[in-house]
Amino acid sequence: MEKSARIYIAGHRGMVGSAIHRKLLSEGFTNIITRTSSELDLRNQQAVKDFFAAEKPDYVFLAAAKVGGILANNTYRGEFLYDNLMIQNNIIHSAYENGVKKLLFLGSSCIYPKLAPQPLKEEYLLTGELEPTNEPYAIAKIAGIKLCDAYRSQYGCDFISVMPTNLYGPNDNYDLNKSHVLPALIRKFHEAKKNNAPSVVMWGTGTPRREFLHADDLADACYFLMQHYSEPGLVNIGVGDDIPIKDLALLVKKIVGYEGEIEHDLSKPDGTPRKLMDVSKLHSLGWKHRISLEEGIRAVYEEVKGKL
Ligand code: GFB
Repeated sequence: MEKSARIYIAGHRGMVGSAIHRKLLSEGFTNIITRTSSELDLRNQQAVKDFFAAEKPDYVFLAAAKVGGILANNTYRGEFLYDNLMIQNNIIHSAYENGVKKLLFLGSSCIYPKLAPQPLKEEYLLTGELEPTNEPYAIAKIAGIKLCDAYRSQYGCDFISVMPTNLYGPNDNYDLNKSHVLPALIRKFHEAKKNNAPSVVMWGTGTPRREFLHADDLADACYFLMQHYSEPGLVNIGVGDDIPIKDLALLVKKIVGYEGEIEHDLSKPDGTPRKLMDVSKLHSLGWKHRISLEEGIRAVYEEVKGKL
C-alpha cells in the first residue's frame, strides 16, 4: 500500500476500526477515508454504492459490524444477523464494483463449531454445530468469508478474511448488558472498589476458557496481512494461549486492587467451553503478538478508570 493510497476504514469509531486508524496514521498514511454511522448507514445499499462511486477507495478494512458480548448476541439475534449481513454485503459488493485493489474482512473465532478440537485450525470451519448464543453473528461472519472467497474465485478480487480471537482495548463498550467479559469485569471491580461493595457478580461458572488479544496487536496484524497475505479461506489472529474466566476475574481484581469476594450468577450463559486459536499459519507468515494480557489490561484500566 502506497502512503498516499485511498484507504477506507469501515467502522473507524469502534474498538477495532479505531485501532487500525491509529496504526495507519502512525505509519504515515495520508489519505484515510472514514464515515460515521450517521453520515453513512452501511446497511443502506444505495448509500454505500453512492459512497464507493464517489470516493473510489483503493483499499478497504472492513471493521464495521454489530458486535457485543454473549448476552447481546443472544438477545438481539435478528439485528446481529441482519445488520451484519447487510453491512458486509454492501461493502464487499461495492468494493468489487469499484475495483478496490484489496479488502480485508474481519470475522470472529465464534465462526468455528462449538465443540471443535482445540486449538482451532482454519480448516475446522463448517465441520460442526455452532454455539447457539452467537449463531446469528457467526452465520453472518461465515457468509462474509464465503462472499470474499466467491468474489475472488468468480471475479478475481483480492479480498481476504481474518478471524480474530476475543479482543479488548481502547474504545471498548462498557455497557454491562452488551459488553464482552473483560470490559464488564473492569467496570464491575472498579465500581465495587469505589463503593466498598462486599462482592462482585460474574456471569456463569467461570470455567469457560477464552483467549484475549489487544486491539493494537490486532491492528498491527491486519496491517501486516494486508501487505503479505493474499489467499482464499481465512487466517486466525490470536496469541495461542487462553485463560479460564475465573482466573481472568482474579487478574482484573488484582489490577484494580479490589479486595472483596466474587459471586457467580448461574442464570447467565457460559457459552462455548473453549475457543483457543491455532495461530501457526499466522506465525509462519511472520507475525506474532507483542502485548501480554496483564500489560494490556493494566494499560486499558489506566486509560478508562477516570471515565467509569
Ligand atoms: O466475552 P463474552 O461476553 O463472550 O463472555 P463470548 C465470555 C465468558 O465470560 C462467558 C463470562 O462464559 C461469560 O458467561 N462472563 C463472566 C461474562 N462475567 C461476565 C460479564 O460480566 N459479562 C460478560 N459479557 N461475560 C462472544 C460472542 O462470546 O465473543 C461473539 O457472543 C463474539 O459472537 C465475541 O465472538 C468475541 O466469548 O462467550
